[in-house]
Amino acid sequence: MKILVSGFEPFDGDSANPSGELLTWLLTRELPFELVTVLLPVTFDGAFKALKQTIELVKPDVVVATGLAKNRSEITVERIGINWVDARIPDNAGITLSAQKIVNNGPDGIFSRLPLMEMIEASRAAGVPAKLSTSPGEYVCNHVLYLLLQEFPQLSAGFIHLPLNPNFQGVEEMLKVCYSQPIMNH
Ligand code: PCA
Repeated sequence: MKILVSGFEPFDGDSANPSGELLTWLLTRELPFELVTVLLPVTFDGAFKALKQTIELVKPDVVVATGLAKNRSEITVERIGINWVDARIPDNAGITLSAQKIVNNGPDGIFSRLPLMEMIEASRAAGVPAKLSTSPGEYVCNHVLYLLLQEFPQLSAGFIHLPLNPNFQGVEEMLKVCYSQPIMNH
C-alpha cells in the first residue's frame, strides 16, 4: 500500500509552512505503509500540476494533501472540495484568482474519499485535537483538493488542514487509518 502525502511551501510572507515540515517529519517515522511525499508550490498554476505528475509517476493507493490554515487551532479534515476560487491574497507567483469556478462544467462540490470520522477519532485517541471541516477555503489548498478529487475519481483522496504548530502525531495516526481502513465514506 502506497500513500502519497503532499505539503506546501511557505506563503503569505511566512518563513515556514508546517505542512512542508510534516513531510520531513513523516520520513523519519516507521510506518506500516510505503510513504511518498511531495512538496507543492503555493501557486494556482503549479500546485496541482506537481501533484498530478507525482500521482502519475508513483501510482499511489491513497493521496492525502495537507496545507496550513493559520486561523484554526486544531487539525481539520476537509469533507469537500468546492468548485470555486476567490483568493484574498496573491499566490507565490503573484497571481490572484478572483470569484470564479475552477472547472467550468464541473460539479459544485466533490466529497473527500477518505475515512474522515475514523481519522478524527484516531487523532483524538492519541491526544491530538482534530475535527471535521466543511469549508476548505477558496485559495490554493481548495484548488488542489477539488482538482485532485475531480481528475482522479478512482483514488481514495482528500485534504487535511494543519494549524500553526501542529502535533504531527495526529496526522500519523490519521494516515495509519487510511492504510488500515481505506474506505470511501462520507
Ligand atoms: N495553505 C493555503 C495554501 C497553502 C497552504 O498551506 C490554503 O489553505 O489554501
